[in-house]
Amino acid sequence: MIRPILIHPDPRLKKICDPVAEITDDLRRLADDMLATMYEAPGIGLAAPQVGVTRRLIVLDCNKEGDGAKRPLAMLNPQIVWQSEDVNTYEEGCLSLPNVFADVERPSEVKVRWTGIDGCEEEEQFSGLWATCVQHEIDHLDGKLFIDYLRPLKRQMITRKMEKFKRAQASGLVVKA
Ligand code: K2U
Ligand code: ZN
Repeated sequence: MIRPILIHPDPRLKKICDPVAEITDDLRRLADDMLATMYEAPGIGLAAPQVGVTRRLIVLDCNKEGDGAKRPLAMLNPQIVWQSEDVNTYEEGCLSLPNVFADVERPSEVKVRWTGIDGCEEEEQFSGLWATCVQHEIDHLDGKLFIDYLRPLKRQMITRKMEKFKRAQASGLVVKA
């Protein structure tokens, strides 16, 4: 089922998430719900804290619709075990910060180790949009948002704008973005 996505500022988006100890039916349902929520948004990644669950689970599918087959990935306890020296800058967005975009510089390639929803240990090297996205999602598990890479003044301006957006949404003045 589609789950509501938390909007910044929200304390649950700043928490360090707990490792997943056991793969249960609930966890499998959460992963399915997160993938459905991500595709519906639409987005190319989603982290569990964004749907209010502070556990170390992310989903992503950076294959552009149309040209590549869908490649839904669910990662439990993902860890970056290697990152390239060279960096890429990408104009990032975030489903928890609607209509906010900013350039973020990150290593252009990363090697990630994780446990799949089937319980198997996986390790893969990502580049391009996959590398940007998996780093963005793993940041979420450590309570880090892409705006945390911006200058404090710019970050404060964005947070004030989001607070206004949430107040307007709460009073029903704004249709959900
Ligand atoms: O964490 C999220 O909110 C999901 C982001 C993932 C993302 C952010 C920046 C760069 C790459 C991935 C959403 O998918 S934002 C929507 C989006 C869609 C296509 C390309 C970039 C961002
Ligand atoms: Zn995000």
